[in-house]
Amino acid sequence: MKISLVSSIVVSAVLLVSCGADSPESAVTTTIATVPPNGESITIQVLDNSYRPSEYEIKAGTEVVFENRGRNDHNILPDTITDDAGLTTLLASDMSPTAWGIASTAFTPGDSYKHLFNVPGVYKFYCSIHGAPGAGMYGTLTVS
Ligand SMILES: [Cu+2]
Repeated sequence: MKISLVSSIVVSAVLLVSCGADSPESAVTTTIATVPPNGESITIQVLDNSYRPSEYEIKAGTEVVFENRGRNDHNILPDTITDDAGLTTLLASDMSPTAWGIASTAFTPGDSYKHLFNVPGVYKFYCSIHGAPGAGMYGTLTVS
């Protein structure tokens, strides 16, 4: 239920951009109901080769910090993205708060990446170097 809601929001945002609307970013902002930051922050360790914890339930408005504590490069891709290039394209075209993730080139050992999850939904993610959606190195954030 929540997955389809988030997906439809992203799709409409992409359509607005591709239609050449005058101000796609403001259109996206008014489309998605966001929650203000709640001051909470959690950390997910990125190890070789897993996310710890791999499942986390948080309240909307929580900041999530991913820390690469491993010895290898990793990435964090939404399940809808197939590789680093796809993520880079997504982030360049979609400024909505549900567009998130980090490419491996920017997430080497010692790096951290943070994102404010301010739209409720289920966010499934994985590392394309060491996994696939739902297999190997993957995780799920449930934002309510
Ligand atoms: Cu990895």
